[in-house]
Amino acid sequence: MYRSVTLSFAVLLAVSIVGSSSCLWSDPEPSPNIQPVINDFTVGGEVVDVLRVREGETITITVIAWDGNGDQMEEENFTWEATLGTIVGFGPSVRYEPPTDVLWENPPQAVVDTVTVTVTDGQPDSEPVTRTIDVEILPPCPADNQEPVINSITADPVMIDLGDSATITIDAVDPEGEDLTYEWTPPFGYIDGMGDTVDWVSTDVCCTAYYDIEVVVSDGCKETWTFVSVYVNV
Ligand SMILES: [Ca+2]
Ligand SMILES: [Ca+2]
Repeated sequence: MYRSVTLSFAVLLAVSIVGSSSCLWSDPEPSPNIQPVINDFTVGGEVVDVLRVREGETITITVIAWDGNGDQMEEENFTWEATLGTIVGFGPSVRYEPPTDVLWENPPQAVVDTVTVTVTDGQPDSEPVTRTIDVEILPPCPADNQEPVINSITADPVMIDLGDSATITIDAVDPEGEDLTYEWTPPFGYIDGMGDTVDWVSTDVCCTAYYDIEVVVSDGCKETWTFVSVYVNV
């Protein structure tokens, strides 16, 4: 009994070795090519769905693409096109220059360009994959545009314990009435929220002191900045 079981194991082992080696050496079907996949467009490392570029400025667009077979994708595997503007450069990252011949109305009309990227993996049976992204073209900044005016900035409360947060509110207007954007920079911790009212959360300050929270206010052409101080008890 013991002997026959050992023999069966030996036969089984031999069959499986022969089976796997015949599979290795006589497989008539090479694995099929897999097309590249385009995931996203990014600008400055951030994923973007739509781009905004002001006439006279340029922007670097990167396409995030990969290949399921791990085929190397070289510069020549990427082809870029813009309907209105100009693409400068080659490969996965290129520079986009908006058109300079737009006849701007007052107020400015909407001008949207389309940028298309085509990606191949260089394989003979490969179908290229394409993806487009819209680019909103903004008119050039008027020479007489004035920067935003900051009326006030306040923190509430002005004194907090470590781990607590303070609400920061800024009151700013633009002389031309343009929409304003606010870019907040905390000294430590993080900013919760966006716009003209945010919370500064003091997660990890080192010591009891005043800390300045900065904000840059922009009308899209010109910017100004200010800060407010919050006292943190550690
Ligand atoms: Ca491939
Ligand atoms: Ca302005």
